Amino acid sequence: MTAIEKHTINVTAIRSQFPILSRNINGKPLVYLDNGATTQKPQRVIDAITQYYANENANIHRGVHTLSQLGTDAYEATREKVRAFIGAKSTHEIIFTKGTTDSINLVAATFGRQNIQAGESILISAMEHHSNIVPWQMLCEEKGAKLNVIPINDKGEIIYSEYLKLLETKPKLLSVVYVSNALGTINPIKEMIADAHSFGVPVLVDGAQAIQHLAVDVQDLDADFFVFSGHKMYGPTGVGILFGKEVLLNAMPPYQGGGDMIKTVSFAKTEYNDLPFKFEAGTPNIEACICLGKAIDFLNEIGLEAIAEYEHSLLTYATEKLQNIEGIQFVGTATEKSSVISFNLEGIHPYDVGVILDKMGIAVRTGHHCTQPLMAFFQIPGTVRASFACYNKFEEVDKLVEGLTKVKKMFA
Ligand code: C6P
Repeated sequence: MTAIEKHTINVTAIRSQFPILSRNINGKPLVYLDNGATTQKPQRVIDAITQYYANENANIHRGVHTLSQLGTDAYEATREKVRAFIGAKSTHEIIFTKGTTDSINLVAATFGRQNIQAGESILISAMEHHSNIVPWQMLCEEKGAKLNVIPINDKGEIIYSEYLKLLETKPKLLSVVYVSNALGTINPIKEMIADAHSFGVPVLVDGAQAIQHLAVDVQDLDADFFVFSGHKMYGPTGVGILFGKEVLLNAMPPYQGGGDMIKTVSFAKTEYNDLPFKFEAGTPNIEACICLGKAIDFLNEIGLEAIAEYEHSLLTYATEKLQNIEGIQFVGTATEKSSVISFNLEGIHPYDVGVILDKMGIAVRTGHHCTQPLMAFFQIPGTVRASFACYNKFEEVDKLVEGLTKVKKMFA
């Protein structure tokens, strides 16, 4: 049975939920292969935004009037949906943030400032996104601490023996990506967490590229912190999640001060609110938080196992087809990979490839993918990246291959 015949999900039915997928770009049907940057949104998410402003708009946690209570209920119902989606113990452990970047900065500014002192270290990996590098660098600068980096091999996999050696130096935190946005590598996160814990090291998992592709259970993983963005999982921009174990969140000071994160305020003293509100100062992005719940409904209806299986067959198919293009150089060839293919065409700048593909209606990302140290490791300025979602078709892979063949001819 071929990869095309084997898949179990109804891609036509899924695609019909995404209005943008039937539009043309530069006179050609859109082939959207930039899902690592952001996914498209199903109609139910788009409708929920309009519905919220047309019928339910009010501030939450503040009013006794009906609209405010409706909004509060919907907001808190989404928190429960997120809790169930990632298998957290309690809604106290689910903090709404602006996104992955905001979540990591929150942990750095609170847990980090509280627990990391001069001369101590934080451990990350060589394949991190800038948002899992820079906040830790800023903290290290402030504290006089050190940032250590787990090296990777030429396939783009963590060198596990080196990781274990670095754990022996007893870092105060391991902050590591689950799925690399630039390479697609799936790190052995459960094993990494277990090993970190055996050295008493807490772990933050950057799940920005995992949450939409793999079933996540934070209790099974035993993650201390797990962060992700709504917009990469078919939800709106401007909302993300910080999961943290309750015991850790309780011990952390608040991030920002303001409304909602307090119990009482006097000029002499402020008493902070309980979890999760302690970390949610000010009016949040209410409609985005509520609409994230609709995106979770969408994912639950298809099922993460079915999505993972289908996307894996897309990845296998695309890898087989692309490797027939002469002069293609794959960047990131890990044994365990998510549905991301990064590559370069010999002698052609990735930017040129991206611009020409766009003329054919094909959207890919080009450049360093906010992973400059990783690009430096591979000694390249960047790559062309095709990243797939559950609505992509095998025919779209064929169009990418045709497009790249044309690019090659133009540069021949
Ligand atoms: N990666 C990409 O095209 P925000 O911007 O906060 O939603 O997500 C940041 C982030 C953090 N970690 C990983 C692994 C990510 O992939 C991203 C976002 C996008 O690859 C935009 S650079």
